[in-house]
Amino acid sequence: MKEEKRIILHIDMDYFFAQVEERENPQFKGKPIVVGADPKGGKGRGVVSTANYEARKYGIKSGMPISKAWQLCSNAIFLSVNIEFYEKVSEQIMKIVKKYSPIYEIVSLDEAYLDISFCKSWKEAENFGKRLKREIFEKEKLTCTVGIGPNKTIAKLATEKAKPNGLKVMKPKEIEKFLDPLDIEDLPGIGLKTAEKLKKIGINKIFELKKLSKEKLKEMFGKIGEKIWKRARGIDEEPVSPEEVIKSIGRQITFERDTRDPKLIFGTFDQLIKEVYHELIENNFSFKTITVICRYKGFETHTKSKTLEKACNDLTVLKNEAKKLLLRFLIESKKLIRLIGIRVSNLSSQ
Ligand code: DCP
Ligand code: CA
Ligand code: CA
Repeated sequence: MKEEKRIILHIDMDYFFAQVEERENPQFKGKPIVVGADPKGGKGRGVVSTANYEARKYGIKSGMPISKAWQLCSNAIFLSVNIEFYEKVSEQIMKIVKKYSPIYEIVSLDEAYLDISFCKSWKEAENFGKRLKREIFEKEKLTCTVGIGPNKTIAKLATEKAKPNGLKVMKPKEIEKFLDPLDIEDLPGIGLKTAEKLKKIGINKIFELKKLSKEKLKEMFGKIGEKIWKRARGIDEEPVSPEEVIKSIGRQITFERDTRDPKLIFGTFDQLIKEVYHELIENNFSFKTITVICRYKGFETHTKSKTLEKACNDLTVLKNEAKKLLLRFLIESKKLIRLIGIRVSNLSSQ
C-alpha cells in the first residue's frame, strides 16, 4: 500500500494551569506562580502540578514535591489546583480546535491533534496553524504552541521544540537531522521501560538506535520492535482518531525523584483522587472498580483493583478504598516509588 502524504498538527497550551491563573489574576503577571498542593510554609504534602516560566527559572517543575518548590522560591505565588475551572477553559479551547478539522483527537486538557492533510502545502499548513493560534489568543487570551509534521510523533516533537508560544513546521527532509541527536526517551511512543532496556546495551541516542536491525528489535521487544524501528526513522502511521466513549477516568503523576516519603505519596494521592472525583461528578458517572497504579524505581509497574458490590459515586468510599490499595503497595515492597495513579472504571450513568 502506498503511504498517503499526511499533514498532522499538534497543539499544546503553554504552562496551562498557571497560564489560566495568570489570565484570571492579572496582578500576578510577571511573578513566579506555582499551581499545586498547599505548601504550608514548606511543610506541605503533595506536588507541583505546574509552574509558569518565571517560576521555572528557579528550577520549579511539574511533579516536584511542593515543599521543594517552597525551598527554591518561597516568594512565589502558590495556588491550589482549580481543576473544574481548567476543565471549562479546556472545553472552550477544544471548541475552537475542533472547528479546524473534522478529524481531531483530544489527548488531554491542554493537548490535541488535527489531521489537516487537506492543506495543499507546508506553507498553507503553517498559515493554518497561525490562524488557530491567533483565534485561541483572541478568544481565550491564552498562548499555545503548535507543531506540524507528516505524523503525530513528528508534530509533537515539533511542538516540544517550539515551546513556548511558538509554531514549528517539520518537513520530511528535516526529520533525520532533527531526530538523530535526540535521546531515545525523547521519542514519543518509546516507553520508559523500553528505553531502560536499550540503555543497558549502550544505546542512548536515536542515531545509535538506528544501528539495530528491525529483526534485532523484534527479537528484543516483540511486536513493538518494528514500531520502534520505524519511529527512529520518523515513521509513524498512527491515525488521528476521535475520542472514544469514556470507559474509565484516571490520573497519574510521576514524582520528580523516586520517593518513599509517605507524606508526599499520600498527599499527592489525595490530589489525584480529588481530580478523578471531580471529573466523575462532572460526567454524572458512578463507578464500580477502583484501580491503583504503582511504578517502582526501575519501571516495574503493578496495579491493584477493588470492585465494589454496587456502583457508587461517593468520595469517602473512593478515598478509603483507594488508600487501602495504595497502602498494600507500601507494605509489600520497600522499593522507591516513581509513579502513582488512580483509575475508576466499570462506569455507569446515574
Ligand atoms: N499537570 C499536572 N501534573 C503533572 C504534569 C502536568 O497536574 N505532573 C497538569 C498541569 C499542566 C497541565 O497538566 O498545566 C498540562 O501539562 P503539560 O505537560 O502540557 O505542561 P504545561 O502546560 O504546564 O507546560 P508546558 O508549557 O511545558 O506545556
Ligand atoms: Ca502544555
Ligand atoms: Ca500537555
